[in-house]
Amino acid sequence: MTNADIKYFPNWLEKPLADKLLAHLLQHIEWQEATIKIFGREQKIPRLQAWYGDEDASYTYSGLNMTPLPWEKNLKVLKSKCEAQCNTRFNSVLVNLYRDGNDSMGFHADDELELGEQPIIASVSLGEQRNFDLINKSTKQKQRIVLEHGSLLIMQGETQKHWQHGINKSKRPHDPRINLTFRFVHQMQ
Ligand SMILES: O=C(O)CCC(=O)C(=O)O
Repeated sequence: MTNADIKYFPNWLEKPLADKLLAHLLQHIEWQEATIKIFGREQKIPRLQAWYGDEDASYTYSGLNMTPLPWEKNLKVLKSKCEAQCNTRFNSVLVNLYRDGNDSMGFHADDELELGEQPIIASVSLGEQRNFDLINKSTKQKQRIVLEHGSLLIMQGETQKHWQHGINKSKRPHDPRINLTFRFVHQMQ
């Protein structure tokens, strides 16, 4: 049994556009090397990241409080394309840069209250392909999707409630990869 609340679209962006976006975003995103506290010790997260969005779309993620940078024009274009595909509205995007195979994302669910009950998350991948692994929280069933250059993955419905996802480190040499997850963050106060 696989997770029916996930949809994958390879070649969602035509290759010339995906190539151009990758080169542009590598240069123009305000990449930050964030640190989180694990067992009381500050540690750098194993990737670079940035948070862009509407002024009021602040977000707390793994204990990191993120204030959005104003929309960069290419991010806005991608946002509109994701909105049309998903038939929903997004107000923010988390942009991650995996510099090489040593960069990773630990298993987690995007189940913060700010994202609402059944969040729709549109995840665009550019650059080196990486394995996106899912594990069911109760049955421990596993699922793997290879996220290719120019692809779109949509997570919706019960995905965050029942599954965790992550990107493991890889020993193979890897070129950089950018992943963009468009989200709608609700105001909590
Ligand atoms: O890089 C990816 O494909 C996963 C990103 C992710 O898990 C997240 O932004 O929550």
